[in-house]
Amino acid sequence: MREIITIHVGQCGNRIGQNFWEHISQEHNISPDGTHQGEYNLKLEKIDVYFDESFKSRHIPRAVFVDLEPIPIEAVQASKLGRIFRPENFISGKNGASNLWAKGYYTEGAGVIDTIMDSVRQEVERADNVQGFQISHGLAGGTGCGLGCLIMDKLVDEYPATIQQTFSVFPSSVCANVIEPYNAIPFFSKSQNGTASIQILDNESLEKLCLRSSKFMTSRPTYQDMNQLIASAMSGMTCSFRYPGQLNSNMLKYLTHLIPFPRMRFLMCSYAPISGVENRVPTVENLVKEVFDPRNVTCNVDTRQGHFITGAVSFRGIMSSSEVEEEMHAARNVQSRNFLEWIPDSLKSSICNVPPKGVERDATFMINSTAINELFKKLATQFALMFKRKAFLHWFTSEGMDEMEFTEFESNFNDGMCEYDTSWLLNTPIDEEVWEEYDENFGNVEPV
Ligand SMILES: Nc1nc2c(ncn2[C@@H]2O[C@H](COP(=O)(O)OP(=O)(O)O)[C@@H](O)[C@H]2O)c(=O)[nH]1
Ligand SMILES: [Mg+2]
Repeated sequence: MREIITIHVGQCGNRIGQNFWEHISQEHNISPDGTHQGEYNLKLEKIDVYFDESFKSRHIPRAVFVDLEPIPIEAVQASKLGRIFRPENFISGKNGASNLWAKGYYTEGAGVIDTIMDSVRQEVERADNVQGFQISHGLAGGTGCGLGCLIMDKLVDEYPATIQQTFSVFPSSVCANVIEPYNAIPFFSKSQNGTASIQILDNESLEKLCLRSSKFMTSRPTYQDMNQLIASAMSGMTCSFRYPGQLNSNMLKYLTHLIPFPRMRFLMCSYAPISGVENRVPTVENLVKEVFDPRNVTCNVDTRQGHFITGAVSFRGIMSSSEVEEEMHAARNVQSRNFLEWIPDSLKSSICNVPPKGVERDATFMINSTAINELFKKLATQFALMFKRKAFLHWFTSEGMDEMEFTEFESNFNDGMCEYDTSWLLNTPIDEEVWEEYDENFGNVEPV
């Protein structure tokens, strides 16, 4: 079995992790004490991917929760699923990161990284052949991003043959904390060496989605509402790894379709059903319409203004495959202008008959689109405005960071944006000059 280990970092990462595990445990009929309820069925066939079954037929999540302060970790331990996890896989520091990337990556992070890697190593040893790691965190946080980057570095060093995927919450354009752009920008450089895919989630659009959803019935969505939505989408994204007979049955297959170039590894997703889900089964037609609706995308961008590079829709529940094919074909035709001509099979779909939690059918669309640049540009502007004046920089240099480090982070981030520039992507047939330019800039990056 090719196992996946999840690592949840910082407050945001831990809460997302808690919701994800509650979601998939219920889906696989695993109760909070780790026992399986019900008959042996499809739900158990690939259970080993995410759960370890080596202890008295209890299913223990292959999950590690870390933070630099105790409160978020204690909250997961006290939650209804808290007892299912290995107690030694909860690791916390005492002092926090004070919202500073530098503390998470350098000073405070250095104090806990060995303990974290010991737990990870033990998880790897419990597994037969780990395929990869999934990390959830907030990019704006000192812990989620700073310590998250440090963990990612260590994983690349120790497990170069595995795949790293992150679920990364993007800083909103109205920053809760003024230095959020400084915390987020380093991630883009640090993740260049080994992170195969980065699933971007954006609180601003998640909030709007919750407002439109009849499920939450709220005028002020909370993090908990947003985390439920994230958990539904993560469940859709991971279902092909968790159930047998799926198209993208492991992380590598999933990524070989979605990531055409190593640095074009930023994915968005959209989820359906969002509206009008009470008391009725959503039709395939509606699911397809909704996932292609830019308002359902969990990033605050307009996908119609960009080009789809690749995409994969994961449908859940009982439905006819010919109907899915027809509707997908129709959707692609309607939006053909938004697809690149030179990747003919860029849109894939799969159906998992096991329904998701709470609804009879749903669909999750994983999207690699140039529209992501809208989000990157906003962050680049926020960062540059402060960095030009060296504002707030002393908080980072006093932790031992050099100003030059940020100059390098900024330039790497800007290079990444060029990657999603449509002009060279639309150039068909592509001429030698464009390739030469591409090689000069990005050719030295090893494929995943
Ligand atoms: N979706 C979501 N976002 C969160 C949650 N908690 C914090 N955030 C966001 O995550 C970012 C980092 O905050 P936090 O996780 O508290 O920082 P850290 O503990 O230092 O990593 C901020 O932009 C918050 O708005 C959560 O439970 N759900
Ligand atoms: Mg924190």
